[in-house]
Amino acid sequence: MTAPLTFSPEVSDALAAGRPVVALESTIITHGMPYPQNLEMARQVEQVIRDNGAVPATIAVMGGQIHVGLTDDALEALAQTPSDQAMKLSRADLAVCLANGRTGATTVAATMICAHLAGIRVFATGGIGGVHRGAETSFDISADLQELAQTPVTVVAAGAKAILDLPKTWEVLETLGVPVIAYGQDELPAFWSRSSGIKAPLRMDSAAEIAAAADMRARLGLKGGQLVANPIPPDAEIARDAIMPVIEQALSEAEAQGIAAKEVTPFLLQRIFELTEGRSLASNIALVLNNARLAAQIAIAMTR
Ligand code: PSU
Repeated sequence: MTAPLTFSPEVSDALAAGRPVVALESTIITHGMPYPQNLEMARQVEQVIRDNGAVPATIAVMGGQIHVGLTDDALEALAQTPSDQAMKLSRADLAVCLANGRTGATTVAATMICAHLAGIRVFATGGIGGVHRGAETSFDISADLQELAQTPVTVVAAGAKAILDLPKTWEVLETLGVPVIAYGQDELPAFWSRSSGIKAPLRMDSAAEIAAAADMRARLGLKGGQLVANPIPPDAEIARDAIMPVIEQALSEAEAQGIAAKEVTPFLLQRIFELTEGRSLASNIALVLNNARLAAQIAIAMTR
């Protein structure tokens, strides 16, 4: 019995030839951004990976199969799927979605699982999920963190999304033994902002170092992946002082409306988009493209 994987011809050729491949998730398309910007982002991010010498593999679940590499038609259909009609898949519901033949978009956790099954070692996204504010009473902690602790994929993100409790998120990752590597600076980035005020536990300045660290983890037999926290480009960032009050407002509205569980992150991203008149989305797209570029470089370094 093997996993139900369907590869696009481009991805299967690249993997067979040992060429660099970068996995991409699909929850960011269905639940993270509005249409049509989500589709434009999904196409652009694939193009950036190709321009940087690697092959993109966007991952989603359709018709009982994990699709690794989507056609442009499939990408468009997914981008137009209302968020309540695509399951937001994590480790807990991936198998159920496949067994029931439903459509599902993969979060960071589910994309890591699928990438690993497909033999892909690096994955680019926007920001990982983490410890939600108020987790001490709600227990709302993203399954992305546990996944990083057990599945050997290097995830390139702009940190954890700043809607979260960032200090608690980094504490949990440390407890779980996940290497958190800031790229090119001493401080951890905070998604829309380059600065978080939190010193990074590890820092690296080249794709080659990141690839070598992944290889060494494998040689040591350590389970789990690595998180590369890549700061948003300076010209696209929203300074911490500007974004924080907006996040606070969106959070109090979510609380007042009783938004919970999987709905929290999509609700907050949408409200912050409205409150910043689209600026948060432009930044989000810029940081994803920046992460795709670095992920392509890491994928290339991993094939050397
Ligand atoms: N990056 C983005 N936007 C997103 C996500 C990542 O720029 O919407 C998605 C990822 O799929 C991640 C999910 O796994 O948000 C986290 O959701 P939650 O907080 O419910 O675990």
